Amino acid sequence: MQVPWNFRIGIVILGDSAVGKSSLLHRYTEGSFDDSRQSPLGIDFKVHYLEFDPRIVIKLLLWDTAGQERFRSISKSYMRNSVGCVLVFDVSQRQTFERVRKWHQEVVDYVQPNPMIFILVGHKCDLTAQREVQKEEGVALAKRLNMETYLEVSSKDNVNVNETFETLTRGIYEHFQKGKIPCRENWYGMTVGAPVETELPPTKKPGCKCG
Ligand SMILES: Nc1nc2c(ncn2[C@@H]2O[C@H](COP(=O)(O)OP(=O)(O)OP(=O)(O)O)[C@@H](O)[C@H]2O)c(=O)[nH]1
Ligand SMILES: [Mg+2]
Repeated sequence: MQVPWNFRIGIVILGDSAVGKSSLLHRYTEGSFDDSRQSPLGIDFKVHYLEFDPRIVIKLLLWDTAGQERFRSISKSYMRNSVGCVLVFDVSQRQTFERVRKWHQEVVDYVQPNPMIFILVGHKCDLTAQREVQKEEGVALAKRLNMETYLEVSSKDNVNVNETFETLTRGIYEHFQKGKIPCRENWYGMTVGAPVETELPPTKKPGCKCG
C-alpha cells in the first residue's frame, strides 16, 4: 500500500562486523530479535514510516550494510544517498569503539559536500558483565565528533531501539528546518514535498461523458 509522506529520508547503518547492525534494523522494523539471520549479500533494505506532530509523515529508507572490508564499495553507494547515519559499536568489544573515529572520518570524506547527521550507538548494553566501554566514553566521543547524541542500546532486550531512529530522524528534520540540509538535484538523502500518493480512483470531472 502506498502511504502519503511529506519527507523521504535515507539512513545508513554502519560499524564493524558483528556489532549488531542487522539485529538493530530487524528489531526496529520487525519488532523481534532473531539470532539466526545472516545477510549473505552484505546489504539489506527496509522502509519504515514515522509521524511527527503536527502530522508530518516521514518515510525512512533504511540501509543495513555489512561491516566487512570486502563489502565497503557497496556500502559507499548507500552512504552517498543517505543524510543520516547510525554508527554502531559493541560495548563489549573495545576495538569496535576505537574504530568509530575512522568510520566517521571515512563517511564524512566520502559524502562531502553533502551533509551527514550521525547518532552513536553503544550496542549490546545487556552484556553488563562483558562491558569494555563505559557510557561516559560514548557520550564524550559523540560530543567530540559533533553527533546528535549517544545512546546505549540492546536489540536483544529492546532498549532504546525506537529512540535511536526517532532521535536521529528528529535531528535531521531540525537541521532541515534550520536550512542546514540543501536539497540538491540527483541527491536522494532527503526528498521534500513528494506528491501525496493515494489508492483512491481518479475523480470524474463534471460533464465528462466517458466511463
Ligand atoms: N547480547 C546481544 N547480542 C546481540 C545484540 N544484537 C545482536 N547481537 C548478536 O551479535 C551477533 C552479530 O549480530 P549481527 O546483527 O549479525 O551483526 P552485524 O553488525 O549485522 O554484522 P555484519 O553484517 O557482519 O556487519 C549475533 O550473534 C547477534 O545475535 C544485542 O543487543 N545483545
Ligand atoms: Mg549484518
